[in-house]
Amino acid sequence: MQPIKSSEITSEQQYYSRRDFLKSLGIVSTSAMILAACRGQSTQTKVISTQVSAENLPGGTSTVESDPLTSFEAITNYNNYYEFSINKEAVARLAEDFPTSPWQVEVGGLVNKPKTFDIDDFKKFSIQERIYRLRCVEAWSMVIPWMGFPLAELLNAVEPTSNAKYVRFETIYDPDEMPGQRDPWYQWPYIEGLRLDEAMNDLTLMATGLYGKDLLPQSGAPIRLVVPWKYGFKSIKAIVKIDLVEEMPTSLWMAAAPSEYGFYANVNPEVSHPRWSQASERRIGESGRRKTLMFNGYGEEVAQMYSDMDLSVNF
Ligand SMILES: Nc1nc2c(c(=O)[nH]1)N[C@H]1C(S)=C(S)[C@@H](COP(=O)(O)O)O[C@H]1N2
Ligand SMILES: [Mo]
Repeated sequence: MQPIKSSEITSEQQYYSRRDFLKSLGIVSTSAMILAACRGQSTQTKVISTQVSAENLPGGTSTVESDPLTSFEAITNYNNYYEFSINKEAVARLAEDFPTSPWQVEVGGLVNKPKTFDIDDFKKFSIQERIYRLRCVEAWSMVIPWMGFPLAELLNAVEPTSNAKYVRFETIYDPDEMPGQRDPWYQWPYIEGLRLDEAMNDLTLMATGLYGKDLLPQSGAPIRLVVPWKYGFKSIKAIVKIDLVEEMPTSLWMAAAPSEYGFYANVNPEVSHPRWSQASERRIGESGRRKTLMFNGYGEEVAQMYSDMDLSVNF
């Protein structure tokens, strides 16, 4: 197996110069426009500035200038994906030949219109770019330019019933292709969950690409969740099943280590992991550490969902 050839990837330089070009044309949602242009259809474009949510944050540290994008190279070669390896640098190579097509996502449970989606069905949703910080519970972080669509669009399409309270996500179970799933230490497949209001929040993204290209296997191809105000483990990869449910789902990490990983897992610099502080983080590609921000800097968009919750005990 070969490492990814640099000729096959979008360099940051190409990415930025394409963005500048499109910006000069007044186009912001880059890849959606390109995709639409290729297919000769029009698409709605939407200006996304979620990276800069933060003039009022302590320290005001969240601007594009102070939060540069992590390189494509780092995003795709430093991965947490236990289905392949617990060694972050080994995932890309081990996942290289993972088959991501054909692929279906079955959406059901407490909904009026259950539906099994093919990957192409998702192109009908408003694919847009979202630049988000990703903060792993292990105290490192990246800034990633995702392509995707709001989970809310998918949920609205299946019409949750009034007794639906949570959304449960399931990764593919394929131990022949995913050597890590032969490790009996974990209860496979990987499971995650959100409360319905969290799932409907506009920040919650179903990602299908990054840096304007389809996701590579190591990043969770062909489709993964991105929940930027929560620790990275909530952002489940390679999703094949989504169920609307009444009871709080038990995630793989809650089952594996309930005293260390909770359901909410909101980024919170004031609540330490039992084995390390969460007050600061290592930004991949930088030396030194950054202060971790409450809700990873997205409090303006999400804090009201937790107004009646004691955040020092709800981990
Ligand atoms: N199915 C699955 N999803 C997963 C994981 C995993 O091991 N398996 N790891 C999680 C963790 S701990 C993090 S930090 C992010 C990492 O995403 P990245 O490798 O794209 O940066 O994916 C999350 N999603
Ligand atoms: Mo993580």
